[in-house]
Amino acid sequence: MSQAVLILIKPDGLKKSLTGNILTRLSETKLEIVAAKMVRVSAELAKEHYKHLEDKPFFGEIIKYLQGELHDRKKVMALVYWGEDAIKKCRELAGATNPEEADSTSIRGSYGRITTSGVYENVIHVSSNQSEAEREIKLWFSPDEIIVDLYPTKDLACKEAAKKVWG
Ligand code: IDP
Ligand code: MG
Repeated sequence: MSQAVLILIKPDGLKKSLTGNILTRLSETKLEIVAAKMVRVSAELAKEHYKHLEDKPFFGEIIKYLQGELHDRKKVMALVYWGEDAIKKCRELAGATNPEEADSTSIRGSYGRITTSGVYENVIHVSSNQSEAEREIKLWFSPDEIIVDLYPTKDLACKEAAKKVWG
């Protein structure tokens, strides 16, 4: 079944110059990239993204981590991959959440680490199931940033709003 999955290259992946390696590894899946952008992550976005973990003792640290505060890299690269079994294929390539338990040839096994304060710095996020993928993709992207129609949209009539255009 064709499906979409949200991938984030987290701030440690960017700081370690792993973008090329990670995209090369992901290209093994033969999935299609249907959206990609760099994002400066607000606290609100990070908290909404990880809301299923808000009761965990490490919640505060992973919010800082996703915002780039642990790596002096205040950005992530967000991508949507689309194709047959996209979630399973990407999660297999990513490896287990704990980089020390991840297969050593997986992305997290190759490049992840556990910090002295106990955060799993695992360089990449991959949606865990189809409903999470839909929730996350809608959180990170607007419909016109994705080159295929993934989910139903609606037209909103709005008066001309102030917006930045090229000078
Ligand atoms: P996933 O990224 O493999 O889907 P989640 O349980 O959704 O795993 O956790 C989100 C992120 O929070 C992980 O990628 C990792 O960076 C961090 N994390 C998860 N569990 C722990 C933990 O037990 N200790 C420290 N960090 C964790
Ligand atoms: Mg998860």
